[in-house]
Amino acid sequence: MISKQFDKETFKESVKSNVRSLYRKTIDEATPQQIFQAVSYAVKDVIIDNWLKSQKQFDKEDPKIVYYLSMEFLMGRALGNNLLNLTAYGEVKEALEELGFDLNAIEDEEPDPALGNGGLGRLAACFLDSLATLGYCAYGCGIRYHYGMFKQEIKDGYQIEVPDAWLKDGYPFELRRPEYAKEVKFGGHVRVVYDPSTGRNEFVQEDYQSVRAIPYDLPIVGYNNQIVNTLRIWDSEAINDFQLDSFDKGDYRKAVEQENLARNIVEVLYPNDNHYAGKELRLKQQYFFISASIQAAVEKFKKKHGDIHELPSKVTFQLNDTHPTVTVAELMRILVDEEKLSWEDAWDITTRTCAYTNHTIMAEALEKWPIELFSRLLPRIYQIVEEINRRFLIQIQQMYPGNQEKIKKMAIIYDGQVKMAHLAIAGSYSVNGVARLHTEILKNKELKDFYEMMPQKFNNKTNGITQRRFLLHGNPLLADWVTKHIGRDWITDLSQISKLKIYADDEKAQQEFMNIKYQNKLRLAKYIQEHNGIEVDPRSIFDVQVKRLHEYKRQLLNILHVMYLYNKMKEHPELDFYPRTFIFGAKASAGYHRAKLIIKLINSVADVVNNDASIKGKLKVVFIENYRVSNAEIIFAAADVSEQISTASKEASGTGNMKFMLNGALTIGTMDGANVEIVEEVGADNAFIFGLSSDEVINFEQNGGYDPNFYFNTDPDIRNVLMQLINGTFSPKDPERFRDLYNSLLNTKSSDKPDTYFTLADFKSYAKAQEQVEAAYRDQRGWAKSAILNTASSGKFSSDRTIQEYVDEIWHLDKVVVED
Ligand code: CR1
Repeated sequence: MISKQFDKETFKESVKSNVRSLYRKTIDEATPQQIFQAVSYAVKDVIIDNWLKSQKQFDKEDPKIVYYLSMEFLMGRALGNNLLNLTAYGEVKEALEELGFDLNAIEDEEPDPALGNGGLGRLAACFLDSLATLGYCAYGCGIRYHYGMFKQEIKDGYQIEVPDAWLKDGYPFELRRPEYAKEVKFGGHVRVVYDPSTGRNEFVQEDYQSVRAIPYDLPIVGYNNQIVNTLRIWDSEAINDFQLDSFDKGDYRKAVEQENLARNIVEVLYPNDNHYAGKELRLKQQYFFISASIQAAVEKFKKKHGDIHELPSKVTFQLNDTHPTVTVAELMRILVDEEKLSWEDAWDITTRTCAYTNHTIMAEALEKWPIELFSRLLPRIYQIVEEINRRFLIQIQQMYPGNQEKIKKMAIIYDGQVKMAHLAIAGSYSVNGVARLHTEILKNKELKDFYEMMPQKFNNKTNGITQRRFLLHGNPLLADWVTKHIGRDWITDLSQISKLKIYADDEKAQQEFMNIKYQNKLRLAKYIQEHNGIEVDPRSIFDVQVKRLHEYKRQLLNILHVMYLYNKMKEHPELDFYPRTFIFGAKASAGYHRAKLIIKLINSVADVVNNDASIKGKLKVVFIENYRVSNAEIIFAAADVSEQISTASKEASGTGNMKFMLNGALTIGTMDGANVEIVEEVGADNAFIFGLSSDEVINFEQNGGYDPNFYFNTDPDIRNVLMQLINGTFSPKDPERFRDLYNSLLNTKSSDKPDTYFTLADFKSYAKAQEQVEAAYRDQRGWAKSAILNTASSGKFSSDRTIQEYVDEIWHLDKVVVED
């Protein structure tokens, strides 16, 4: 298909000439990294043609645009994905072979642009892929962090964070666009000037510091449709050269400060997942990229449209969690201060242009900025938030006269803090959760007051993932098999994959499916051997938990269960255990000590278990270093069992769960997040569900009554495992090492709350579900059937479906077709 635009010989020439002009080398002399660069520039050349064409078509049709505003875009490598979406992968692979190169090896030279932490950032990346593929005009707006997510090394079982200088060799797919630079102002104070000619007060920010925001554009290639959208990430530069006015000239101190500000602002991504740290620099990052993005969007709108009142019909700003919420106030600032609209007009436009997605109910993730910090850093924005709050409180009082509780719970500014979620809800026309259960919890509990006051804003959009990266690219063997059976349509319409259901009982299909899984397990085993030096048995059950490390995700429950299994094996060597390999991958936030201790525990258990000859290799534990998008693709493809074991109600959706399902893994999980919908699609017979329900958890939270000591005192297996945390079984040199984990589960100190993740309450039902996993796996045909049904039932979880729902119910975008 691509062959229209793509000619093998021209491509080869282009690679050679890139090597020559970039490095003054021939392709025989170039390093693998240089070959990667040269190939990528050749691919970018092809992309640029489509990028220009798309831009032209957008200009012509003037479709409504969504700006997806996000602090994080976890893109993963671009080269392979771009080639696939250009449908040129096969041809380029051949062309490179003819030049003597292996495309896979070249792909491995690409740094993994890790401008995100976990699910939230990866979701943004999947959404961009789907938007381009479905033919909608969309911009991702974010930050060009010089250091993205840290590289994780494991030393002596501990996580070490190593900075990841992803830009050090230059990133071939980005395009610097200095002509679109914007100035962003911080600090100073606001002078109010009455303008008699208009009768209005003007608000002038003075004595501020500013930086220049420079956009870098990355192409987002749609699948086989010639559409190329843009991910625009902002870098910052000092503005000193032209900014200092006569008053400031010679103010050396200020010049240096501005230079530092510019340098610091985009330096590094905060490595927190589901956790708010309240750092001043983080608020600077937020306002920095939002101010630049909103200025640029309004400017672009005005180029085509005379009347700013039309903004809501042409633009939506989608806020990816509360991180970009200053959008509401920044848009108000532009409309009131610069466009000179009345407050009422501006508010009407703003609240028809902004929409907010909530991604978590974890209390520690809620963004609340101290007034002192917020108003010092963003004085004009703070004034606007105050006015939004004042008017919002009046509205609350009109609805609930005399109800002070409502004010206390719903105010945007309260108790010395600016509450970003409240601002986001007040300023948006849509508020959505990311899975059905999550949205219900928002409506009935977390955001109940807001839901009662404005029910029309609330809606659900269950997350999804792109099958193009997580099946077509990550699992080529299975992708080919699927295509052989049902044709290629699943690539852009995953609902088609249900056509595989008729093969679930077919013995030949089952064998082929399991054989592909086996090949993928071999590939992962090789990766593990090369990266961890551990030999794993590809015939064992690959039981995988990969995701950020967080107590609510309960990696601890998983490893405690491994300890329990190990104890059982040692006690009953006569019992017949099916060989199992427990695979973990997880980064812990750098300051999250307990999470890091859990990593150490996993590695300590691995050391003991993997080296105990008496269990005859039937149990292996592997911690994969530096889990990230690129190795995730290999891991999902190889998994038999998908661990989705969060405390019910805590995981808003999860998206890894969907990637496993797509690749034919069976879920062991709690009824949490999107697991609920996964089980609904595939049927409870093809998953292993255990544990407290979200209602039971919420009930414990509200009414108390959870007593971990009960389990400790009455269940010898549990007691034994817990005692092993403090008796040196897995840490002979320092038996006290895991005391904190022991305490966290039992809260022996009376002042502590009992374990808020209810680990021991779920332990036994988890162990039982794991027994069912083992029994089910022994029936190879039965397992194959379930595995096929998982893949075949994953249609709903395409981000194409999610995006179409956002378009139909929130964004109302126009579809664009780019002709040849
Ligand atoms: C949630 O924890 C969800 C992703 C994407 C995360 C996860 O369950 O799948 O968002 N939330 O919606 C998050 O990072 C800051 O919140």
